[in-house]
Amino acid sequence: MSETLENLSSESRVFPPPADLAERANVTASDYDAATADRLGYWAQQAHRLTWTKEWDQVLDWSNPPFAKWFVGGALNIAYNCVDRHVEAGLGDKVAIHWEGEPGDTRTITYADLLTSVSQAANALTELGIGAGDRVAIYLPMIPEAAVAMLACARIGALHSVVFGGFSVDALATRIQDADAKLVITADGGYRRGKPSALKPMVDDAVAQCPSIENVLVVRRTGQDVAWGEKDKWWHETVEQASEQHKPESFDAEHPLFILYTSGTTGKPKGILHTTGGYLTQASYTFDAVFDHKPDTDVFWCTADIGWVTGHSYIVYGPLSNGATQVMYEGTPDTPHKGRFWEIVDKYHVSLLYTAPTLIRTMMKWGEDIPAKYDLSSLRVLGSVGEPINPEAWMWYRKNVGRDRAPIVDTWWQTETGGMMISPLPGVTATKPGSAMTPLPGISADVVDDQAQSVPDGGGGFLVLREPWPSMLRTIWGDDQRFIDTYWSRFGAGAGSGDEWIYFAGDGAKKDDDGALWLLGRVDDVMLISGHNISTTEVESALVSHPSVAEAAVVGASDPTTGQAIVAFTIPRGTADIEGAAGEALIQELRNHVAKTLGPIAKPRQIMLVPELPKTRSGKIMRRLLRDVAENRSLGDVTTLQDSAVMDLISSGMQSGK
Ligand code: 6R9
Repeated sequence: MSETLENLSSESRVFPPPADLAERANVTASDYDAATADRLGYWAQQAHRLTWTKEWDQVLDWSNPPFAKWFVGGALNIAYNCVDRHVEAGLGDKVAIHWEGEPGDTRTITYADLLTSVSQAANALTELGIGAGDRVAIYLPMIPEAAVAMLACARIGALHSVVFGGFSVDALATRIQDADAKLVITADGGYRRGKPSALKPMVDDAVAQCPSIENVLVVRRTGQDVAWGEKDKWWHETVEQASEQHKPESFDAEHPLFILYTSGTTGKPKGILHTTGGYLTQASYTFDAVFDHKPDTDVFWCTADIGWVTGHSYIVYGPLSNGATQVMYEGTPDTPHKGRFWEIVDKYHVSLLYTAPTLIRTMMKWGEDIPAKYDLSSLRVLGSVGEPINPEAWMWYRKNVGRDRAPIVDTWWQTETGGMMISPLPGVTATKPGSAMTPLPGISADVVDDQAQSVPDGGGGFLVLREPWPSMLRTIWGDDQRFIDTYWSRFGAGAGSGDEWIYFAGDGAKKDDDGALWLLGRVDDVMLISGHNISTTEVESALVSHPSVAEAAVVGASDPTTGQAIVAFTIPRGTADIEGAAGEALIQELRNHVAKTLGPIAKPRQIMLVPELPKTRSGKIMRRLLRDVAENRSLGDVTTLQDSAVMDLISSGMQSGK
């Protein structure tokens, strides 16, 4: 990219933090000052929220960049920090997980129950020959055993590699092979959209291609028939029969904790490696700070799947290390009805909710009368993660879910960053709809131009991180060179200029006139229109601000005159008339609406009205596939699509206009 991003949209609405929340906030404005004055001292203070068996000698060793070591010489056990210490503190009867199965079955798991299960699982894994440093693949639905399995691995120093339960046999097999895993933990199946959906047959096919696998541990969830082989063991016949006593051993702060694969747009998936002390410090601190978690009264719910980094950091490690009570839900938001999420909030008095923009836009499409039917007065902080949240979706979330009261925290981070990096603090920050606002205390994010120069307020460019942070990835599993090439070679020392090592996040961003940060999507998706760099996010937000549009995805398609031209895929709201001439008229109106909102340069060449958009399991729009459609190419890799039928729907149900 030769130029930086054009700064098109502007937003003037501002929402100050609620006074009562600000008065009692866990983290206040002085934390920013403290972290600026002494960044490493600030992180050391946060690390003291954990129980260490041995204190560190050095907070950060950055003598061999970009390979960081945090809390050097320190030792701790992650599972002890997430479970045992709460029981020892007298909180054994506190609910850790209110689990809600999709068919409506429920389980209530206290911290004492969790300690029993994790200890049994740790003993069972040890008996199956798993030791510190071994890799364990976890391929489970959203059932409590997923959290138990992760904690049991952490307890014995084995690395978990959670593979999302919706991924294909191939995706599972390549991840098992890359990590050389010895054990897979899976289930007969899980419930999705009202039906049992099998998992075990996929594991059987994958294991046939993976000689490293010695055992397969199977949880019985749906009771469906499963083929049974020599390596297979039932969870209830091994784990649930194992001893309930297990003494946690401590591990070095830099002992590896987990691998989580990110797909990326090209090449084989990258196994992102996280380690123990720094990761838990940041997961724990950000949960407390960004949700303003009050352990005695709050009920937290993160709607992510455990196979996504959000599930790792904000279902397992963040909430449990803080002794939180949380909800875990197995299924989809519209089973058996479109009010299921709000029914769950109402039932468990959820006070802190963490979800994704894709879900908010889906709820917008379904209509505000659905959340209106439920008592959502327990909600006091609303989180968003995964994609830029369009200002219209933000306002809808605030009004219909937060009832114009609960602050929204839009949290930017990545699998690679391990924990939240840029976010408002609910008791401190006056928020703007659609902005992630400012780096958290102790984090140094910036927006730079091609030459790694910080852009002034009002400018756009590349999002970078200038200083190492505790939960940063340590490498790509088995590929240090790819780690350097992917994240550290675009700017700074890794690119051969200066001494500063600069992490390139791969996202475009801008600073508004007040210095607040706006995330603009992946730079691979940025469009180059007649020499101007335009972000997909801004054009999508302009489309979503039209009352007839529920969702939009925008791509740049090659164009003989302008280099690239904007092509938009738009889902109309249920109420919009899109048949024949009315559809044509709407398309013209939308093109003009974008031109009016952002300027003539951003006017789409073409708008297609479509019934669905292709998304990953974590709700990110796969623009790469839409680019294939826009440029009449055959589709690339679709293995990480949430619903593979969607691309057929788009091609057949497409109404296009120029
Ligand atoms: C946590 C997670 C990371 C990418 C990231 C960015 C996008 C995440 C965002 C956001 C704008 C936010 N992203 N949160 N963009 N605003 N609040 O999503 O991790 O799956 O690795 O994705 O997601 O593009 O680079 P991961």
